[in-house]
Amino acid sequence: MALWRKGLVVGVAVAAGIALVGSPAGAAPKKRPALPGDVNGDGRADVIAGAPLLKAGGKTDAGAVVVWFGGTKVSAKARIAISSKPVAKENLGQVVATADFDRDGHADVLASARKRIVVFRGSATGLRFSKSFAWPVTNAPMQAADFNGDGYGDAVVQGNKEIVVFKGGNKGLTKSATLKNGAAKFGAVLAVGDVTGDRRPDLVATNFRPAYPEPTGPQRVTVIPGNAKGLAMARAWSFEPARRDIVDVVAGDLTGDGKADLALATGEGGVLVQKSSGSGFGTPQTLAFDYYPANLAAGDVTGDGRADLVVHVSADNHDWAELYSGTATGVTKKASRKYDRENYETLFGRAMWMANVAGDAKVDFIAGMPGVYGIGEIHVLPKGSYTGLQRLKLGSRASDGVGSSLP
Ligand SMILES: [Ca+2]
Ligand SMILES: [Ca+2]
Ligand SMILES: [Ca+2]
Ligand SMILES: [Ca+2]
Repeated sequence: MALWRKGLVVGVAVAAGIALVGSPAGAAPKKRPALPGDVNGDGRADVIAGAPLLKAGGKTDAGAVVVWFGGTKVSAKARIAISSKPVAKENLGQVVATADFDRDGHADVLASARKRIVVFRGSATGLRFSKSFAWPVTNAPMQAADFNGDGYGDAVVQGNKEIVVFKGGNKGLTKSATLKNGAAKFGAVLAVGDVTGDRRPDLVATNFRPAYPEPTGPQRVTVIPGNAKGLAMARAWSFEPARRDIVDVVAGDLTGDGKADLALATGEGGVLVQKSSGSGFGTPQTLAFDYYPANLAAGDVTGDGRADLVVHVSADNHDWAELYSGTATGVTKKASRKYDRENYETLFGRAMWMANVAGDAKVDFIAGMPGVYGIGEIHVLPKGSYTGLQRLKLGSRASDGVGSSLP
C-alpha cells in the first residue's frame, strides 16, 4: 500500500528550481509544471486519496481516486475519479503517486490496482481517467517526481524483478527504462528525495519488504540519482542497513543542508535516521519504540528549513503518530508532537502525506484514518497541528477505504 512515502518539502523545492531552468533553446515555451498534488493548478497541493473499496459503476470494491482542493480551508467537496471500465474487486487506489506528467500545469495521478496501473489527468475540475497499463504486480508500489529534470513528471513502479521507469512528456507517461539489481522484489519500498543535493530528485529503493514473521535478508537500500539522462543503475550506489526488517523508507532534508536524509522504519520497534553526505550515509541515529513503527513521512511543518519526521506507530488496536523535529545531525531524541487523540481501532496514520495544502510557508500533515471496521476519513492538520483540524470523507460512507492510501 502507499503506506510508505515522501519528503515533499524537497520535492517541491526541486520542482520550483527546475521550472526556472526553462525549456531547451528553440523549443516553444512550456507551461510551468504543477507542484506535486496540485490537480487544479492554483499553486496549492490538493488532498489526493485512494478509495480502494469504493463501489464504482455498480462494481463492488472497484476503487477510485478522490481529490479535495487545497486552500486555507480545504474544500469539503470530494471529486471522485473512477476507471473508464471499473472492475469488481480491483481495488483501484491502493497506492497513489502524483506529478505533472504532461506539464500542463495540473498535477496528474498514477494509481495501482489489481494487476493494473491507471493514469488520471488533472484539470481545473478534478481528475479524469487517461489510460491504464496491465501490470504483473498487484497494488504495485510507485513514486513520481521529475527525475530527469525536463519539467515533465516521471514515475517509477515496481514490476516483476525490476523497477519500471515511465518518462513524462506531452502525451503523458511512456515506459522508458527498467532498473534491475538481481533482487526479485527490487523496489518493494520506494522513496524520493534529493539525497545527492544537486536539486534533482533521486530514487531510493529496497530489495524487499519483509514478510513476517521471518524477514528475508540481508536488506539493501539503493540510491538511483536523478539525472538528465534518466534513472540508470550505472549511476546507482547502495548500502546494507543495520537492519534487514525495513518496512518503510522516507527521504527528506531533516538536517537542512540541502541533501535529503533517510529514515528507515524497522519491524521490531526502531527507526534508523541516516544523514546523507551526498554520496553515502554515516552511522545511523536510532529511535526506539515500544511498539511498531509502521510507516513514515517527512516535511517541514515548523518552517525552520529542516524537514520533520513523522512516525506512525501501531500497537495492537491502537494507532498514533509522533513527530520528531529535524536537527543539524538528524532528529530530536524525543517526539516533539504526538497525534494520539483518536487512536482506538482507527488505524490513524495508516497513510501519511506532508504537503502544503494551505499554500503558505509551512507544510501541512495529512493523515489517513481508514478504521479497522471502516471510518474512511482523512485528517488535515494545518502546519502539523490539531488547531484547525479538518476531516474529509465521502458523504456518510465508511466502507470506501478512504484513509488507507495517500501520495
Ligand atoms: Ca490546488
Ligand atoms: Ca498534467
Ligand atoms: Ca521528467
Ligand atoms: Ca539528486
